[in-house]
Amino acid sequence: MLFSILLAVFVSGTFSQSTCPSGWTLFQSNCYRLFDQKVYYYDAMVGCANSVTAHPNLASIHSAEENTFLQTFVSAYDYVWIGLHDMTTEGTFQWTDASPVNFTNWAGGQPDNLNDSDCVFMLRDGTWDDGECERKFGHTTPAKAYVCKTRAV
Ligand SMILES: *[C@@H]1O[C@H](CO)[C@@H](O)[C@H](O)[C@H]1NC(C)=O
Ligand SMILES: *[C@@H]1O[C@H](CO)[C@@H](O)[C@H](O)[C@H]1NC(C)=O
Ligand SMILES: [Ca+2]
Ligand SMILES: [Ca+2]
Repeated sequence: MLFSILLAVFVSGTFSQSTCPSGWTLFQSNCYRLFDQKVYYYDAMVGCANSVTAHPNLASIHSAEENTFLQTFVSAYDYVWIGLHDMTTEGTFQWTDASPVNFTNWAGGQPDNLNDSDCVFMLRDGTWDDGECERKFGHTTPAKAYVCKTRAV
């Protein structure tokens, strides 16, 4: 029994293919971290890239399971930036990590491009909305917490 436990610890420690940087949370084969400082979208992108040497991106989402995981993971906040945007071409959304857009979970009536919104955030219920990427004169600040993602190694 003791030997089995020791062996299991040895094997998982030696051959694990699912290691995350300290402070990051593993889900399937990726690592996630929530940053609670509220910032504009560009600063969220930079914040992810500068967080660890792997240069993570804002989180991309490719399945309902991953979306549900993230909804719970970021549930301390009403609005959290994710990696989707249509800054390059209006109406054509892309992930900052260049992965394919093969899953979406828009809130009802979204994306609406209100006031030329190009940056996407997750709501508390796990649905997505496009919002202004940075503050425009006379508007309320769109600064939000953000969630980053990097592959486990
Ligand atoms: C979407 O693309 C990602 C990244 O290439 C891939 O891992 C995932 O399996 C794809 N999901 C679907 C539903 O096609
Ligand atoms: C949209 O623009 C209008 C007019 O400038 C402004 O009053 C309103 O607050 C903006 N909406 C949001 C969600 O920022
Ligand atoms: Ca837009
Ligand atoms: Ca919107």
